[in-house]
Amino acid sequence: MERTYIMIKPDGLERRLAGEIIRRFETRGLNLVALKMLVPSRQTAEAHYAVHRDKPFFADLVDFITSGPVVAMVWEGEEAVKLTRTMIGATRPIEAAPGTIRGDFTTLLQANLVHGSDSVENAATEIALWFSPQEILA
Ligand code: IDP
Ligand code: MG
Repeated sequence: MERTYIMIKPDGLERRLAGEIIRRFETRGLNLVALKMLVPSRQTAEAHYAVHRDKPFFADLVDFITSGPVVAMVWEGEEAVKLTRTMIGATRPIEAAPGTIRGDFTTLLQANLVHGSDSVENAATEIALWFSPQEILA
């Protein structure tokens, strides 16, 4: 059993796609073990995207992710990290396959609706950044 950190970004809420996104993970068979809605602080957003600190799009990305409420979640299941990445789709819009969340609902690179951890190790770091242990119900 693996856990992964999934976040519906501000564009996902603005576009009223939160239910659709959650439904996809639920019906696929993953277990939701933590969920909350919040407007991320700059500090949390910068820590979350620390790996991109030196990229030209970093400041824009932090502005975007702190621009409104997000839905922060922890999902659990067999190979949950890989499975949810597959369901979310590729970062580059033209590579996001139809049937994936990004491939079905966006053509944008930054406003791509949802974040998913890209490794088991990063998932643990991200879960610890966004949630206290008591907030995880499993
Ligand atoms: P991921 O979300 O598919 O893991 P990452 O490469 O980790 O993609 O990038 C994090 C987020 O930063 C992306 O989801 C997207 O919102 C944004 N992003 C990535 N590359 C660019 C870029 O070249 N320009 C603007 N935003 C970008
Ligand atoms: Mg990433």
